[in-house]
Amino acid sequence: MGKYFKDIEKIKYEGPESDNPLSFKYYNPDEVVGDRTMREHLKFSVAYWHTFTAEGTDPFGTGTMLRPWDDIEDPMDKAKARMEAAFEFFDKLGVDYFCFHDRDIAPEGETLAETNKNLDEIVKLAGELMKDYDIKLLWGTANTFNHPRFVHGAATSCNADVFAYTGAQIKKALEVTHELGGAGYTFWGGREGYETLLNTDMKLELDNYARLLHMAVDYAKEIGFEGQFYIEPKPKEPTKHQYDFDAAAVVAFLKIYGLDDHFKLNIETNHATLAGHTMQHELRYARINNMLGSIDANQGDLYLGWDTDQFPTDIYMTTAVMYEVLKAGGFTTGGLNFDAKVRRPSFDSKDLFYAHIVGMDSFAKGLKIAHKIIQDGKFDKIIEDRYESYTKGIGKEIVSGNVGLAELEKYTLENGEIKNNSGRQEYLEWLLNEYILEG
Ligand code: XLS
Ligand code: NI
Ligand code: NI
Repeated sequence: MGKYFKDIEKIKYEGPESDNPLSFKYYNPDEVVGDRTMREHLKFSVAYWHTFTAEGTDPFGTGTMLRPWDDIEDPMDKAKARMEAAFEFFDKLGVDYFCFHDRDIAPEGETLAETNKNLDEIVKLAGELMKDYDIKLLWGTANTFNHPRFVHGAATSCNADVFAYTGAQIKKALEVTHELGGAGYTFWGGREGYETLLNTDMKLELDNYARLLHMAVDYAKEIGFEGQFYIEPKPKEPTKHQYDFDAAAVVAFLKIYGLDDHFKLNIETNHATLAGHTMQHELRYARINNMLGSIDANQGDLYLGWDTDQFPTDIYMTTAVMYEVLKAGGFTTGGLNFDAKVRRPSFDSKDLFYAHIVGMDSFAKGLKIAHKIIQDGKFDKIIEDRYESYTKGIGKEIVSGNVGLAELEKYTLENGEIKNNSGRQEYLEWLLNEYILEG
C-alpha cells in the first residue's frame, strides 16, 4: 500500500463505464493509437514543485496543503521523505517522468557550497529511486527567480555578481540533470525581464542572456550532456515584461543570437493565454519552425489575468494540443509535464490523484480525437483546397520565386475580376464539434 499515500491503490484503466474516480476511463497506457501506444504518445510527467514542494500559499494567505511529510522538522529529512513520497506517487499514478528545479528537491544552505552539498545528497537518493521504480527525468531546471538576490533578474541582472551566481547555479543544475540522465534542460526566465525601461539597458540585458545560454551550451558539450535544451516562453508574471514573451519572440531571439540549433521550445498553455494566444497558435508557430520540443500541460482561467496553473480538463484544448503534437510527428525528447497545481482549498493528498487523473484522461481523449481527425483528413483536404491557387498558374510562379512585381502587374492587368471563396468557418466549427462529441 506504500508508506505515504496509504489509502490509495495503483490507479488502473477501468474504461468509460467505470464510476470509480480513482481509475482511468480513457488513459489506457498500452492501447495503440496510430504508430504507438498511449503511453509512448503522451509521455506524462509530474512537476515536482507544484505537487510536492508547494504548500498552497497565495498573496493573501499561508499554506493550506496537508501532506504526509508535514511533521518532519529537519529540512533535509523532509526533503528525503518528499522524494520517497514522490516516487510512490509516480508509481501509483503510472507516469514515467518527472521534472524538477534544483531548489524544489533540496533546501538552500548558508553558502553555495552547502547548497550544492544538500543537492548532491538528494540527487543521489533520486537516482536510486529512479532505478527502483523505473522513472525517468523529462527535464531539469534551476530556480533563479525565488531568492532575493534575483530581485533585478538572473542572467539579465544589472549586477554582474548575480550573473556569475546564476552561471554557477546553472552549471550545477546541468551536472545533476546529466547525472540523472535527463532528456532535457529547461530555461524559464522568471526574472529575465524588466519592471521599468527608465532604469533598463535592454540591449545589454538581452546580450547577457544570450551569453549565458551560449555558456550553458558549451558546458553541456564539455560534460557530455546531450539532452535537449528548451526555453519556456511567458510574457509576464513575475516581471511586468519578460523577454521570452511568446513562441515568436523566443524563436526570433534564438535566431538573432545564433542559438536556434541548440534550443527548442517548452510551451505552456497558461502562458499562451497570458500572451493573448491560444495554445494551438503557440504550438503551431513552434512546429512550423521545427522548434516544438515539450509541453507544460495546464490551463488558465480566462477570466483571470494571471498564471492559475490549473489541471487541464478542456477537451477542445487537449485535442488541439495533440493535433499539433501528432502533426509534428510526436514527441521525441519532450512530453506532457503537468505544470499544474491543485486549488488552495483542495488540500488533501487525495486531490493530487484526482487532479492528475482528470488531466491524463483529458489528454488521452484529446489524443484519440486528434488521431481520428488526422486519419480522416477532412480538415487537411479543406486547407489543401483553400490554397489550391498556389499549385498552378501565377500562384505556382509566386511560390517558386519565378516572378517579381513587374510580372505580377502584367498578370493582374490581364486577369480581370478576382473571385474569392467562402472561408466556411461555421461549417468547420460544426465539423470539429462532431469529432469532439462523437470522440
Ligand atoms: C512558471 C513556469 C515554471 C517553469 C519552470 O510560470 O511555468 O514553472 O515551468 O521553471
Ligand atoms: Ni512551466
Ligand atoms: Ni507557468
